[in-house]
Amino acid sequence: MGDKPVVFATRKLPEAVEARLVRDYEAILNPDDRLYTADELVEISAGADAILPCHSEKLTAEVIGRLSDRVKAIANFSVGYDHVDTEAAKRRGIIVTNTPDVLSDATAEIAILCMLGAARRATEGVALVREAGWKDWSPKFMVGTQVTGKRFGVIGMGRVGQVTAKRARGFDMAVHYTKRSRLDAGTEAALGASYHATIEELLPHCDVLSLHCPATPETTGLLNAERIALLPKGAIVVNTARGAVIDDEALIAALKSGHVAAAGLDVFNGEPTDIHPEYRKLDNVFGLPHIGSATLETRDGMGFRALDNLDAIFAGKEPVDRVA
Ligand code: 8YV
Repeated sequence: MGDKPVVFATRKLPEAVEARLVRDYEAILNPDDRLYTADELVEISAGADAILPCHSEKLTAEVIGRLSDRVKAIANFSVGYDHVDTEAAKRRGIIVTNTPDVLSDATAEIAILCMLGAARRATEGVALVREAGWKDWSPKFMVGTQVTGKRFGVIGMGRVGQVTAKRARGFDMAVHYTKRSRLDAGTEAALGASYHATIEELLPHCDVLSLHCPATPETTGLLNAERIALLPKGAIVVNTARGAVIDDEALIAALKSGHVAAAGLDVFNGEPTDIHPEYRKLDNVFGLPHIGSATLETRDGMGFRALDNLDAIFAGKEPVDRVA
């Protein structure tokens, strides 16, 4: 070992990212891309100055409490960092960073795919073609919801929310949003967006509701039965943020009653193996396996951004994307 800092990458990263990691650091890689247990994460990171984890590694207070004093930084390969207990990291003096911006375009693409897939009944359509169940055509066959010119509502108008809203404008949709701090007038005007001070005030204006807020204790179960009831009948719900922001029982009841016409979901509570079983059965659920950022250029961008943050930390500078 030389005098380069040791970085433990918990998952197999894109080639270009691993090449830079190996060039600039002593790297502990995971060539088989095995999902490590908490004990393994603690054990392997004992020889590391920094961890470069994905959202698949749950760095709870308990795990962080057991990390070696050697670990100085957790440089996430993700924008969301709900998998890291940041308070526990702060107590241990561990710097935490994320990877904003670089995944906004890719995630917005998936949000639009979720909107269209839900609105135009893609789950049923794909099944009909793939399972040779497509026998006939009639004027009422596979009639879905048209989104062009309708209202596109956003909860959490951050980076991804704004890009998604811009894309929705391509369908002549009127953008409505709520956000903890209102956008400046210029950004609001550029998006043609109408601001609503509360979620309750926003919901009646959403023919499509797209969720873009982070998962925090305050947003857990944010889309609950009371709020779903405020959506117009036949609304479409899109979630590319985190499963935790939806109360599954409430959304499933609304999907069954038809109050919510369809949902396009890229993220789920209990993903990947323990998602609510009804989501697998309902025809009006268009589901994807958490692939918002899954393009090569975006995954490269996320890895480079995580490495930029580590470079700053080990040069004694403040990393751009410090979250704790
Ligand atoms: C990733 C994401 O797939 O960045 C996030 O928060 O949810 C996705 O881009 C994942 O988190 C990678 O670790």
